[in-house]
Amino acid sequence: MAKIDNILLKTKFRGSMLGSLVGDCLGGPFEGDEFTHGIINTVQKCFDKLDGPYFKSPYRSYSDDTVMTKGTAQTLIDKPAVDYKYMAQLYVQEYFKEPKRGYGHNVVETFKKLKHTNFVDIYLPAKEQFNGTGSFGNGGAMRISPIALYFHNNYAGMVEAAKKSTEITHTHLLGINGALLQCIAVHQSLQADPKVSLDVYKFLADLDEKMKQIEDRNVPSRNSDEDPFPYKTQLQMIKQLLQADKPDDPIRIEEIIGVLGNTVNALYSVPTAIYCFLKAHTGFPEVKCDNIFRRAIQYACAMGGDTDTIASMAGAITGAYYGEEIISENLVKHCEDHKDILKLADQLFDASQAHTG
Ligand code: AR6
Ligand code: MG
Repeated sequence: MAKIDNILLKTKFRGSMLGSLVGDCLGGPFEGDEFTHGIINTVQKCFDKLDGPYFKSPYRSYSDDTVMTKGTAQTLIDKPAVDYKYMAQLYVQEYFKEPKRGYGHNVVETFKKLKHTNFVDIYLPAKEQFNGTGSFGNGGAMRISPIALYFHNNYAGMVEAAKKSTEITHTHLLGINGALLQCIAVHQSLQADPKVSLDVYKFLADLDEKMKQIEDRNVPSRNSDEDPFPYKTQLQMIKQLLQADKPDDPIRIEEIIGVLGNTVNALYSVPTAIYCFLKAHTGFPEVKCDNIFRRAIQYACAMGGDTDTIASMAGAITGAYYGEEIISENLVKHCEDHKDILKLADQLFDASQAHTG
């Protein structure tokens, strides 16, 4: 599409950063919940209350998703040529400042090793995780959106930066490619004209094409008994689930969870976030709300499991598509440091303008 103007681009930066924060904060209370049909009503009532005009509390705090997203953005702002050691230092520094922000169980070992080895090799501790296989958690994907924003007009640069920043903590191919998929989804949203209604199948086909290129390169390093294109397979599943939908469908959230997943595993959470974004456009029978952004994150919460991270990733994609205006102020005011995240989004916008001209 034609180059988008800077006013629109700036609101998309703000929408993506804010969307990520709101998904994290509002998804937090449901994290780890097992899906039951009861949770659908609980989540609906909770969002109705939060979105209502006269309800000022509660204040929802953010988790490691936002801490690390802020770390990614701050690195790009402070170090325009991208200094990965600096990025690693920020991640570690913030972990030790506030270790109880809900970090993954194993990633903290990487942080401790990085600190104790004085960051001499920022990639070694992550490579040693899980007996040398590396982590396939969604921790790389959850913090990647600022890279898509910063490199909005440099796709190759974005892919390289997304990979290098993920490898600070996640070196398993599924962890890296999950982060790449989330990054590409945010990037695609950023390029889109929000006034043109989203063609969900075109969006998916574009993602599929880009993941083909990425997973093609990995084929030689995979075992012959593994699916060589696991993310492409999941994108195909999203397409099938969308095609099978009928407007008056009964509740089928269990089927979606069974196919796409709701766990901390990147392969079973990044495609789920993309599904939440896409399906929000046609509506979920399980979610009663007109706003596309709220629909996407509310559905992610109703699925249970890793709700904060899946809602945060869905929020980053949806916010990048529509800009800040799509996000209800009533929801935003319940979220910790929402004003600071917008300041950071503006600084990231300025940094990207200075870097790319
Ligand atoms: N083999 C077996 N289990 C694994 C492997 C592997 N190679 N990789 C990951 N796991 P971690 P994250 C499992 O610690 O990705 C927080 O809520 C293992 O059970 O690298 O940074 C965040 O908000 C491990 O403990 O963390 C994210 O939502 C878990 O995956 C989420 O956790 C997470 O991997 C993941 O954060
Ligand atoms: Mg999480």
